Parts: sequence; C-alpha cells; structure tokens
Amino acid sequence: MNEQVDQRPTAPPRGAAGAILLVDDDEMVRRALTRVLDHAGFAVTPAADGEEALAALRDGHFDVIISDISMPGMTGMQLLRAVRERDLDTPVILITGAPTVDTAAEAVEYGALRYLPKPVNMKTLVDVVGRAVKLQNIARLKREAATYLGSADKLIGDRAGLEASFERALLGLEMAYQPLVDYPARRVAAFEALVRTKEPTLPNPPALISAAERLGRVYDVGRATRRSIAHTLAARAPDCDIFVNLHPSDLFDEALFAADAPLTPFASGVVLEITERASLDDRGDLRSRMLRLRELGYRVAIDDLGAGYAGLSYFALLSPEVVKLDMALVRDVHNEPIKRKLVGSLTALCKELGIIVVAEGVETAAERDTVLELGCDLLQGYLFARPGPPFPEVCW
Ligand code: G
Ligand code: MN
Repeated sequence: MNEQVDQRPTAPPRGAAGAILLVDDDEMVRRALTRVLDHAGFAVTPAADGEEALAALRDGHFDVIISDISMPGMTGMQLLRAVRERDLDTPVILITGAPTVDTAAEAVEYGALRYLPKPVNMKTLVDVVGRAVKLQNIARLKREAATYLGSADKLIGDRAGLEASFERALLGLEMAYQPLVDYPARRVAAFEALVRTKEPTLPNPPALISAAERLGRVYDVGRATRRSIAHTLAARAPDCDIFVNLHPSDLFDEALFAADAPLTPFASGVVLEITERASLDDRGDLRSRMLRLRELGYRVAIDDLGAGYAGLSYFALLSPEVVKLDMALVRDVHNEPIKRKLVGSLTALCKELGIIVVAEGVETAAERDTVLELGCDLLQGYLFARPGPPFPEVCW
C-alpha cells in the first residue's frame, strides 16, 4: 500500500470534495482507503457492514457510496439494492477481491456506477470517486430541473389504422437540418438532422416514434432516417459535423454497426444524439456497444438534458462527448433565476468532465447572451435558423 503515498494529489480543504460512505468489513482496507480519500479532500464515513452503512444513510447525506461486495451479513450487492429502494441517484462504487464477469455484470445491472477489483489502485479510486461526486451533482440538478419544468406530456394514440399511417409516414420521411453555431466565432459547427413526416395523422417526430414503439418498428424509423441523412452528408462542408437523433433502442440494432451501414463511412463526422426523454434499458452489452460506436468513429450526445427522467446510468453508460440542454431550460433563462442557476451549474459540471454543452431552442438575443455568459459552447435555435432543407443559412 506504499504506492499510495506518491499518488496523493495536492489536498483541497478537508471534506470539501464530497461526502463518502465507505463500507468494508476489512479494517485494514477501510483504513487505507479512508486515508487516501481523506487526503484527496473527501469526508469519509467508514462502516464495517451493510447494517452500519444503512444506519449511516438514514442519518446523513452522502455523495458517493463505496462498498466491498463480499462481506459477512449483507453483501455489497444487497446493500446496493437496499440503497436503490430509496434513492435512484447516489452513485455506488463496488469493490471486490474476487472479480468475475458475472458479478461485474450483476453490479452494473443493479446500477453500480463502477466495479473495481482489489487491490484498488488508489489513483483510479480518487479519480472515479471525484467523477462520481460530479455525476451525483448533475443528477440532483436534473431532478430539480424536471420538477421545476413539470414532466413531459405522455402521447396517447389510437391503435386503429396505426399500421397504415405508419407505413405512409415512413414512405414520406424527410430530413430537415438546423445549424449548431459557435456564436463568438460566427461559425456553423454542425447541423442537427431532424425527421419530418408528411403524414397528417403522425405529424411530428414524437407521434411517429410513439407509433413505431407501439408497432415494434422503431428500427425501421432509425434505418430510414440514417439512409436519408447519408445521401445528404457528402454535400456538407468538411469541418461541419452532423448530429443524428437515435432512439435509445437503436443502440441494439445491429444495422447501426454494420460496415456497410449508410452512416459508417461518415462516422467520424457524426454525433449520435440519445434523448433523455425515453428510457434506456441496458440489455446487458450496452457498454461494449458504446465502445463499438466509438471504434467506428462516432461521438455521442445526451439530448434534452433536464427534460427526461433518466438516472445517472445515462451518463455512466453513454459517457457523452456532448450534452444538449433541453430548450425548456433555455426559454426565458435571462428572466428566471432558477433556470439560470441550473443552466450555469449543469454547464460548469459538464465542462469539468470535458463535455461540450449545447443550448437548444435559443429564440431571442437575451437567451443567446445569457447562455453564452453561462458557458454554453454551441447554440441552436430559431434565432439562428429554423430547421430546413440542406443546408439553411444562419442569421447572425
Ligand atoms: O428533441 P430534439 O432536441 O431533437 O428536438 C428538437 C426540436 O425542437 C425540433 O423539432 C426542432 O424543430 C425544434 N426546435 C429547434 N429550435 C427551436 C427553437 O428555437 N424553438 C422551438 N420552440 N423549437 C425549436
Ligand atoms: Mn435532438
């Protein structure tokens, strides 16, 4: 354990980096980890077993829980389940002396943020815990945002004729493009491709997606839009990225990954947007799928941040390069102190994690100036251009 001495970062004020609950039945491990985390500025509460941990959780707030998996009495996995019954957000990091693929998979399935083998590399631990504290802060702000904005409407459609409407809509799909601008540089950084339909019964993307979900045809929409986008891609400026919306379940469509898939040749210029409005159910291999997308050259954005109900697992699993703040957060941000604070804090935290922040739905100069002042990197909205045929001019 001597290695840890050299790896201690310069110490911030005691406890300022976050409150950690550390659960391990091995006193030596408890002491060693506490010492390192304490030096890194975390306030550590040690617990010798699951019961003690749950008692500590009843009494206090913790930003992150670190737990051994195999302990007498309650296991780390059982503790994780008990924690999740009451709280969906607090990141849990599990550590184990006997790592297996099965326990790793189970840990992630139950919502552990990370799974670390013993002996724990102290630098990794400090990094992972620091990141987890930030994710926990993002989760808390997101919940505040969702509460403040009210939850999105649920779409209710009529089953009759849905299939026929859907087929017509699919045949008449078109893509509209809207610029994302680097305003200070007066530069178009990217275009988002937005699906449009000519079918009056399914007039907008949410209606189309909802129909596709009910018919089990979500992949068909994704494949059709990606085909259409690929036709347009060659016509864009070379340094201009394209943002493409994916339904979370498209991540499980093998057609997305194929070498001859329409977007594959353009992957390094494509950012895949995954909305927070729909739930992302990990079918077990999402991590490896995300890796495959990165290997193909894609980057990933979380879309509509603040509007969805997605938990931390979104961030942990997707590791986005970009986040797009929901336009409800941007609307009147200059007049609403709570929105201003949420946008400022979310932007600052994301940027600390190296994530590019896009403000969506910018409609006025006042909104533009405020989101720029709050640190957003790229701006999108009617103020600059409405979505249109490739490629709309920007109104600076
Ligand atoms: O969920 P997603 O962010 O992909 O959807 C963006 C939607 O918002 C598109 O349908 C687009 O037409 C719309 N949109 C884009 N810019 C603005 C804007 O400035 N104001 C409003 N109200 N809608 C916008
Ligand atoms: Mn989008």
